[in-house]
Amino acid sequence: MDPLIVTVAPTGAEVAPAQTPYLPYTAQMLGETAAACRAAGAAMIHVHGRCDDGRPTQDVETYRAFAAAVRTHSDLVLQFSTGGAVGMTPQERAVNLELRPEMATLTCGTVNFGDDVFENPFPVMRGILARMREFGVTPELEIFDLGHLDNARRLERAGLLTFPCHVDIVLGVPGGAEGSVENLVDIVRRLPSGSSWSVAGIGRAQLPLAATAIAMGGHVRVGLEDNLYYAKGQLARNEELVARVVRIAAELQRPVATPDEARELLGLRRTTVR
Ligand code: KMH
Ligand code: ZN
Repeated sequence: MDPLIVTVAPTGAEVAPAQTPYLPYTAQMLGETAAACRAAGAAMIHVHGRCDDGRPTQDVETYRAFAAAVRTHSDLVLQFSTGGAVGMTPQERAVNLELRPEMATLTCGTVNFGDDVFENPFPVMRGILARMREFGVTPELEIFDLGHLDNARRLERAGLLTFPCHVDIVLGVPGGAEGSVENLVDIVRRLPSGSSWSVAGIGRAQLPLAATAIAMGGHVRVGLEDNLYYAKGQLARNEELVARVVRIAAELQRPVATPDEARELLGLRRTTVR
C-alpha cells in the first residue's frame, strides 16, 4: 500500500466559532493549526477563508494571508476550497484559484446540504475546471454521492478532466450518501482505475470510515470542517483528530506520507502562492 496521506480540513464554512473554541478562523490560528497538524502527521491542508468575525469568505486577500500562514508554519500540501459556503456565486467560489494553490476541490454535482442545496450544475463545474486549467491547479474531486462519479466521467468524456485523479469521497452529509462502510466500498469499487482516493466522513462517521480507508489502502481527511467531536460530548482539536488516525495507521502498519511524499503520490509540484 502507498503511504497514508492525512488531510486536515480544519475550518470549513459551516461551523461557527461559537460552536467550539478550537476552530481556526484567522490566519494566525490557521498557521498554528497547520504546524500542530504537520507535527501530528498531516500531509495536506484543505483551506476555507473566513472573515475576522468568523463568517465564510472566498476573498482573494484572505486566501493569500491564509496560504502565507500555512506556508510560514508548515510544508503541508496546500489545497483551497472552491466549494466555499452554500449560496455563494460560482464566480465568488473560484476566484481564489488565481493564487495557484497546489490543489483545489471540485464538487462533482449538486447535493442537498441539510435544509439547503449545494449547487454544482455542469456549467459551474465546467467554469471551475476552466479556471483550474488556466492557473495550473490540480483538482481533487469531491464525491458526495454515486451520481457525482458519473458526472465526473461525463466531464472526462468532454475532455475537461483527466483520469486517473485524486477523489475525496465525502460521506454522511445530510442529503448526500450516508456515511456507511457499504457506501464507501461501493464507490471505491467504481472509481476509474488508477485513481487515488480519500474518505471524509461527516460527524460520527469520521472515525470508522477513516479506519476503514486506512485498512483498504485509501487516504483520509479529518478535521473540524467535517466533525467537531473527538468522542461523545468531547470537542476535538484538529491535531488530535490527525494524531488519532496516525496512531491507527501505525497499529495497522501503514506508513504515513510526509507532504513531499504526498506531492509525489498525487503528481503535484509545490507552487508559490503569489
Ligand atoms: N462548504 C460546503 C458547502 C469544498 O470545500 O469544496 C462545500 C465544501 C466543499 O466545503
Ligand atoms: Zn471544504
